[in-house]
Amino acid sequence: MGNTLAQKIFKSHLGEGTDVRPGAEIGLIVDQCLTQDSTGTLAWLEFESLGLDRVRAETVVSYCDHTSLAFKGESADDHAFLRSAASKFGAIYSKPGNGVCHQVHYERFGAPGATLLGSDSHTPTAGGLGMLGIGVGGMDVAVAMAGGLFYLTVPKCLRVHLTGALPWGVDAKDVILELLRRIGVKGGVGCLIEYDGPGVETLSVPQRATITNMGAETGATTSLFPSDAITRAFLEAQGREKVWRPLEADPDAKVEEVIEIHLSDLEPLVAMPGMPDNVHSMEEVQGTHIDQVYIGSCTNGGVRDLKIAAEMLRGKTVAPHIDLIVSPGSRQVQEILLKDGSIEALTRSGARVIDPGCNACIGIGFVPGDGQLSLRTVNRNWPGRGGNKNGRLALCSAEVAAASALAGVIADPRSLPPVEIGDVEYIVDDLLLLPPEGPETPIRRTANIVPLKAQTPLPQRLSGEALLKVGDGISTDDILPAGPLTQHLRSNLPAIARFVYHYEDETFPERALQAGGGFIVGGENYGQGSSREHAALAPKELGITAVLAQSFARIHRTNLINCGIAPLVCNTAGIDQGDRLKIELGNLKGDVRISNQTKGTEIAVHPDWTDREMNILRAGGILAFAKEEIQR
Ligand code: MIC
Ligand code: SF4
Repeated sequence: MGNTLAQKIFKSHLGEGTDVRPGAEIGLIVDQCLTQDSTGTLAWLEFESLGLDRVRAETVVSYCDHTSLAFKGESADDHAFLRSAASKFGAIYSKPGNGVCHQVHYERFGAPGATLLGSDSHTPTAGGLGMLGIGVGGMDVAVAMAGGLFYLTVPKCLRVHLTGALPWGVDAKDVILELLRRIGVKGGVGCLIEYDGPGVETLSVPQRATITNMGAETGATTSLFPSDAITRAFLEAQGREKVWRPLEADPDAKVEEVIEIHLSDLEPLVAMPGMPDNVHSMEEVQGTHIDQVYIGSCTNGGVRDLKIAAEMLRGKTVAPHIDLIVSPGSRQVQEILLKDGSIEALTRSGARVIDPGCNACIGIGFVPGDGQLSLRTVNRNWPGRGGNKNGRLALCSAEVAAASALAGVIADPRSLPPVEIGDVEYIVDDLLLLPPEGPETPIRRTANIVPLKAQTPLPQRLSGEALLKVGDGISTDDILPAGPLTQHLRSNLPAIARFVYHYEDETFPERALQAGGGFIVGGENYGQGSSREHAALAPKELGITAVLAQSFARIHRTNLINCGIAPLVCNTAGIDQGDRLKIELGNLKGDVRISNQTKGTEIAVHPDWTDREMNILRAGGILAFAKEEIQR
């Protein structure tokens, strides 16, 4: 039996385990790690707590992209801390303004066949190059930076077979929106997605990266494209042809599911506000009034996206009521667009071209007003995601964004004449990538960078109130909103904890603190979305010891375990907010008993924790566990 793309990479990176069939647990050797400034401060504090003098992973890059504009002094403090930590511990520091981590990483560091662990959920973007990228919480990255293995249960393989070629006005974004339309935001849970078929060679690496990036929105662990002649040409253009190697799945590899997408049949799609899978055809949404258009992010901030938008807007002007913002994904993209006149075309059309970075994608600037609809090329559109609970976000390709900016309403790019962007001349300039200076570098800390508390073992018996009951599909943005409220507090857990469930129930943090902790009760796919471990650590700070849900999203489930909160999958229908619960953890060896003292009922739970996860929970979290291992 042959191997899938992922199985080939797994096999060449096995630190523990031998079986790479779905369901097996393996320990993977991690070649590269990335952190960013929102999750990185904790990740680096966590690394520091492990007591090593330098990183052991081959390549580690610390990016500043989410708060690159340093809209508050605390973010500038975070950057100074991150720069000094990278320098001391042997990592490369990507300065603010150099671009979004995922874009810069595949341009300057990614390698086909290698493994990448990143403290950001869109780390699978690297799959566009044939690199296995997995998004995780900061603690898993800290352990991998320390040379530890990354443990995962081998996901099932969902193969997407691509045929045909994209017609004018339809882009890679529409491929992933089409997949989301078909399988939804839970459709990829427990899977990794591999692309194959003759359609693959019609897509450039940046287009493939758009697709692998937003595969995260299906809940998939990662997405992978083969590494072929197109990958090679891209790496050559980046001056990095040496890292190229071919990678393709064996023809007889076993996959669990196959989905066929005929690229020529696709049409421009839009995910309307709410969830990334609220996907609609042009026919359904064209003519909808919009207030703002944002082109950029790690999904569609690449050269092709911005150049195509520039060509569509060249010599025209955006509708008078539209605020059009363009943010290149990286400084490389910015320099190419500066050189070839695209930025001039964009600016003359009325666009505001801003610094490379995450910016509006995470609600830093350009926050839509109450009821306003912002059409964006980003990947997430939950309520509140743009920085205002009442602002509305819709997701689309750069082509749809540009056509709509001109029309002032959602518009079909196919109604405009096709534009050509020609060959791209890549500019390599690593000026904003700083190499480490060495162990003598002093770490820069300020009061907002709050030291971590030591992890202590989880008690055997937990008791308290179900402090909050929430519905299905709760995202980490619901648990701990990103954006202007909190972005500067990412290194200060006591302060950021005050914003837990801010939009859902503002009284929650105070109630939890007053009660001395308790439990959260959720529905399906609890914790979907980002890798933000703050969504676990901040509730922990408030005394939460267990979360009960119908099902959990992968990264959040692991983050809960890593910080010593027990995630319990159970039927939560019989538990109401306010019920008093007693949870017997049974020495974290297997069965767990939940007594609802208010209702007089009992629920027996057989947790889905692996032996290793039980050991982590028993130690009180992965840092305590890893420290014991390192000392041993
Ligand atoms: C996101 O897109 O949600 C973020 C912001 O990049 C997060 C990371 C974070 O919360 O800092 C992610 O995707 O993991
Ligand atoms: Fe940044 Fe947005 Fe990408 Fe997250 S999804 S890394 S906030 S650009």
